[in-house]
Amino acid sequence: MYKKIKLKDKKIENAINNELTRQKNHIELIASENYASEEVMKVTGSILTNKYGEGYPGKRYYDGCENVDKVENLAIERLKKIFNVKYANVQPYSGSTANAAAIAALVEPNGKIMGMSLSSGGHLTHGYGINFSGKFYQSFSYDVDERGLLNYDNILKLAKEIKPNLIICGYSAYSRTIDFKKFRQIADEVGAYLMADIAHIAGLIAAGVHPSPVEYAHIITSTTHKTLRGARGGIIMTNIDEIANKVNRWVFPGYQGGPLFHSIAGKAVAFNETLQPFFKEYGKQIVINSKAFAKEFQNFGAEIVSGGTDNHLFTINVKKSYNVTGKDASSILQQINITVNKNTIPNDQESPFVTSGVRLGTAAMTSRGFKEKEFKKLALIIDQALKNKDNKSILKGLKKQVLELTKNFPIKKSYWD
Ligand code: DSN
Repeated sequence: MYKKIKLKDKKIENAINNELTRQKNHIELIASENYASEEVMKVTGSILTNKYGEGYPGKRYYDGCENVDKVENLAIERLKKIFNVKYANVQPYSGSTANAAAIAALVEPNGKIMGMSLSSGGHLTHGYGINFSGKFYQSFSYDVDERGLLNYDNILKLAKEIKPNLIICGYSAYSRTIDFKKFRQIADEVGAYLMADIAHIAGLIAAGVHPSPVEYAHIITSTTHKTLRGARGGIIMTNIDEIANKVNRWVFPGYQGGPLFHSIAGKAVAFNETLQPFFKEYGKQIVINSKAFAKEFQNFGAEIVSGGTDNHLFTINVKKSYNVTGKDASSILQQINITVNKNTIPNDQESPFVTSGVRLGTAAMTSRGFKEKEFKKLALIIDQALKNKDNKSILKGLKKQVLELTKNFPIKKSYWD
């Protein structure tokens, strides 16, 4: 809930209440974060946390599952309706376990997978060396081209050399539209499966402001708490019967034990919100805001990776634009109550812990009611902070402006009104 809590455990009470203050008084620009509604949080903190129920609705290894079966079935039906798919699994604990189960359903251990590199905007679970995906599979990566864009000819060329069993598309820091049809053509040409990880853009697809991979991908995975604005967790979808069975078996008993019913209920309530007309408006506004935000930085002379954005996020090359590393830029902005994350840029010379970029996303502040006007104002605040990083009095003035914005745009408890 977006109000202070009281607990016997004072240490946890303090940490949560301080986090509430932080969330209220900071402008949240981490592209993977959002504000779940109070109803989503209410069910996530409910008695459903007490129940075990390995298996699937109607076929459990425990008794007393008649109510949680209803919850899980509702989550499944709502998710199928949002994305127009035949099969959905709502049990993955996170996007990472969803990806683990999805990859296992399509590729034998030590098979070949091909995803985008981390520095180009990919995800750990798409084949990064120290992740399960880089350890249990032979992993190969493609990059964006010198313009910062997906280059389908280059990807096809690499796929022909590697002959992967699986190609993964869908990213953590790619600001342009993904052509899923082209990816499927590439996959078909080399005899690979196609997996679309839509964790970042799921809400935009649901709102109809990004094309859907449903017609093209053999498997779709996602998280539920980014642009989808729900309870934290993962999901897997497919239209193919044989793959659906494998997915179910790889989620349970393959990678997971008992489903987290409180979390599944949170997903179900959020999916119902996604199905309401207001969600379409929300998705549209996220993208309008993102484009206006990025353009304003460009007006100030900053360099955006790929030259702009079509979705909810973009990465600024802060090293080139402001002569600071991503790590330093992020900590300067933290001083004035703006939260971003440092992010590698294509061919980054800095380590992933330092980086040359910061990634900015508009989903969370759009939930708080920001429109283009506020995002343009925010771009000016960030630009001024990075240009005057050592001037304490300027930073103090900028922080005052941030606090004014957070006060005027409080976190909403519900999105129904
Ligand atoms: N950690 C998420 C992100 O920030 O994009 C991806 O899992």
